[in-house]
Order: sequence, then structure tokens, then C-alpha cells
Amino acid sequence: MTLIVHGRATSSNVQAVMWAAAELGLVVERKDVGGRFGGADTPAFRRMNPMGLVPVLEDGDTVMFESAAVLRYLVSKDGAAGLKTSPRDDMWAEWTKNTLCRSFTVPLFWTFYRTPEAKRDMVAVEAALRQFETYLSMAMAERRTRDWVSGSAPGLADIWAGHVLYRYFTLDFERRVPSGAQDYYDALTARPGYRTHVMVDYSELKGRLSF
Ligand SMILES: N[C@@H](CCC(=O)N[C@@H](CS)C(=O)NCC(=O)O)C(=O)O
Repeated sequence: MTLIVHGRATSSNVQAVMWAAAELGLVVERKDVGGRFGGADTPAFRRMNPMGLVPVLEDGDTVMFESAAVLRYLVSKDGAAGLKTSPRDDMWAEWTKNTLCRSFTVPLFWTFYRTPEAKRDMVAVEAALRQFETYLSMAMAERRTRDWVSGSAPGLADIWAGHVLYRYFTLDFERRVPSGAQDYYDALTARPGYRTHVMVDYSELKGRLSF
């Protein structure tokens, strides 16, 4: 049965789910919902996710929101293979989603890119950038002798850590790239699933604090 992901391609949480599904070898049909496409506020969508947010996964009778839970579900599906899981990876996946990514999305992406230039608080952006880079350096230190945050192969911790890096490396601000992060990003960009689902033009979001 084909899996369905409801959510626009420019949503970072949709990107994480789509990229992970590609790494797992799962076939997914994505439907444009949210943002400029609308559709997240209809009664039918709210029955799937009362919060009216994307992504939502439909797998037959199983309907799920919250991207981290969706990723764990996908990893456990019959026939899914390709993402490493272990208690250690689970711990780092939790940290990369809840601490590293959280220090990027609102404090940086929204405060910088999604805020009209005239209204940007660049002092706050600068502070957020340094904080994000401090966390990123901690993830890179964890890699140290490994290729991936998850170990010798990518895992969910890499989906979370990796999916914000396309925007980090392409936004027009002054980076102080932590040691190891450029190599890590280069390895990410060599992965077909990352290129297809994460390296997505996000210019429709520029200066848009709401849809
Ligand atoms: N904790 C939720 C957050 C979901 C969320 O904030 N989704 C955003 C996109 S990344 C959204 O639906 N924004 C409104 C929209 O796209 O219309 C998750 O991880 O799935």
C-alpha cells in the first residue's frame, strides 16, 4: 500500500519525513497541503491532525501527525531498511530534533529569513546563529571518529541534524562553520534522498511571517 504524506515540500518537517522514507526505501506519495496551498484547516484535515499542521502520514487506517513519531513508525515498518537505530541513536535523535533543530527553526529561520528585512533584529539573529553553531559543534564532536552522528551509517539523529543544514549553508548570513560540519554537509548532499527532498528552493518563504 502506498504511503501518503500530506504536506508542502518546503516544510522542514515534511522534508525530514520524505528524506527518511527515501533512505528507508519506502514509496511515498506526497500531497501539497499547508502554506500557500492551504487545506490544513478543512474538517477532513483537522480530523487527521487537530493542530492543522503538516506533515500527516496516512498508511491505510494508520494516520499520524508529529514528524518524530512518524519517523519512528516508518523505521519500524516491514520492509523498511537503511536507517540505523539503537538506544544511543534514539537519544541523539531526540536531542537533535528538540535542541539542535529548535535552535534553528524559529530563532534563525523565522527571525532572519521569514521576517521582512526592515523588521529583522540582527542582534537576535547573530546570537541565535552562535547558539546554533555551538549545538552543531556538539553534534560534530559526537561524530568525531564516525561518519555520522548515528555511527558508521546514517540514522534518525542524522535526519534531524542534517535536514536543517541545507538552509544553514545557503542562507545569506555570516557563518562560523564548526569543525567537521562542512564535511558532514558534503556527505549529506551526496545522498539522493537529501538532494530530492531537503535541497528544495525555499524562496517562497522569504519575508513571510504568515501564509
Ligand atoms: N511538532 C510538529 C510541528 C509541525 C509544524 O510546525 N509544521 C509546520 C511546517 S514545518 C506547519 O504545518 N506550518 C503551517 C503550514 O505549513 O501551513 C512536527 O514535528 O510535525
